[in-house]
Amino acid sequence: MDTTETQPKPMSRPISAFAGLAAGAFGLGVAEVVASTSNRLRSPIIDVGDRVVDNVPPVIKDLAIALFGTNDKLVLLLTIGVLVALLAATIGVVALRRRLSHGLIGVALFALLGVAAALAARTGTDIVATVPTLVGSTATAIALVALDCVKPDGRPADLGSDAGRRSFVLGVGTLAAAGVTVGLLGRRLTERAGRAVRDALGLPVPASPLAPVDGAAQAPSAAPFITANEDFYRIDTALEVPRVDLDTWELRVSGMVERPLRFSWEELIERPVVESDITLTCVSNTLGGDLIGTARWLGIRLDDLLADAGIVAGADQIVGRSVDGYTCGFPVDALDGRDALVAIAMNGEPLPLEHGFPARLIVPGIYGYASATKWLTEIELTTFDAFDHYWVPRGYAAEAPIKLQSRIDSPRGLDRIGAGPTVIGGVAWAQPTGISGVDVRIDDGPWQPAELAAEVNGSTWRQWSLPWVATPGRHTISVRATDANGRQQTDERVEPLPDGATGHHTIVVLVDDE
Ligand SMILES: Nc1nc2c(c(=O)[nH]1)N[C@H]1C(S)=C(S)[C@@H](COP(=O)(O)O)O[C@H]1N2
Ligand SMILES: [Mo]
Repeated sequence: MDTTETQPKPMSRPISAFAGLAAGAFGLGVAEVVASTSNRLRSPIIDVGDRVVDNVPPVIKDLAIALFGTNDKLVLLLTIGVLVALLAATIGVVALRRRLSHGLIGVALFALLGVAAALAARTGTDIVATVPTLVGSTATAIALVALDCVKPDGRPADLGSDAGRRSFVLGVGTLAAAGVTVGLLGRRLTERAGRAVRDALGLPVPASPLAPVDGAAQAPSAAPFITANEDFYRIDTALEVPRVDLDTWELRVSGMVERPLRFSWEELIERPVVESDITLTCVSNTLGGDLIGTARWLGIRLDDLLADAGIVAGADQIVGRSVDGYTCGFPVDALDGRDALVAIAMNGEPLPLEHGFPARLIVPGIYGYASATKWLTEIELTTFDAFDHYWVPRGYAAEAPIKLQSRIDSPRGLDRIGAGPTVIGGVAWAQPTGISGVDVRIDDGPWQPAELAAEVNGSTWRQWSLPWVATPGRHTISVRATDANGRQQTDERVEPLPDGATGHHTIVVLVDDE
């Protein structure tokens, strides 16, 4: 007897996979919308991604930065997206071709992962944080059950006409489109909520504003002295920029202090503010890299603030804690008069959301990971023995002074340039000491002193240039700097991990005949 006439014919594999994708997209879309309603909530994808970021070995992180630069986050999110899509498709096949209940168990396991990721947030366990995942996975489950009810099962009534199958595919397509639309809408809502407040914010005025940066500080063939906010490198562990509600935000000064302090935004900006030009550098910057930038920061002096709190004897570490749970830590000794700030503005604007709105730390001379907490909410006085900041258990040094370094900005490595007169230029930095000399070497020639542009202060990069008559052929150019204490930059090459790269930035240029 021919059984195909009486037994239900299973749905085709591609259609059930598509149905699984649609149900997954719908659930994730719903989760995005739920997440957009409060800054205590995050999208499940972001939650899972954040846990990956927290647990990835530092070598992999440096590799990701080296391979993808600042797109490393996008790559991670896309990878998670592809994995989720594969799983959703598999769940669709299982649910619609085999057993619905097995598919639903798949959804539940998935939800469990999201719940675990939400509960393991750096900011601590918050049951409410599981709501987007729970609502989203329920939506996916309902969608799967509905699809199972209406799926064309190949009974004789359906045979011969493809209409049933076609309308099913149409329904699935609609569901997928709804999921994607709703998800994008949720994202938009989430991002909009933060920008509006930041863009409308007024800034306090410093008692003694700085004059514009002297044009003599700019060397020819070097990067712009002040890095525009849009061009300033961004490095952080936040897959999604934390959203801070200014009305409820506060800055606490806690730990080993005589008088713990607490400021609302309004209270904080009533304090005197100062302006300072400071070059910020990332420990992950490789030789010649661009994880460095200079900005004019406006902020409250950290030494003043901590003098009000009164540091208890024995405290040797200042920890900056972010609203997203990230921490950095640097020595109390760094407060030696340098312009360490609780910064609230960057190049004349409120801090961009990506750069730490509404407040961050900026400490000249200490790599960003150990000093420059963005989305700052707490400054805790403690000891290096008692507390490891975020990157310490991940292999980076607890104490991280910025190393003396220099970079060639022009020409670029492997540039082809014409023979004849040109100018080699770049930057050198030794925050907060300052630079006293830069030398350039071409091929096997002698080290030649470069011309230094004017110094703005010891905590900014110093620009340099050297005229050169380029002769046809292949040339190697190296740079080295000397700091204001007469210390010369080492040529020993070391990798960024665990406390910053050293070595001479060296490039090769190809000079054509005219
Ligand atoms: N909250 C938070 N602050 C952070 C980080 C982070 O991951 N989270 N990264 C630090 C690192 S490693 C650097 S180099 C600087 C970079 O600051 P920028 O993105 O404004 O250039 O921010 C620091 N502050
Ligand atoms: Mo960094």
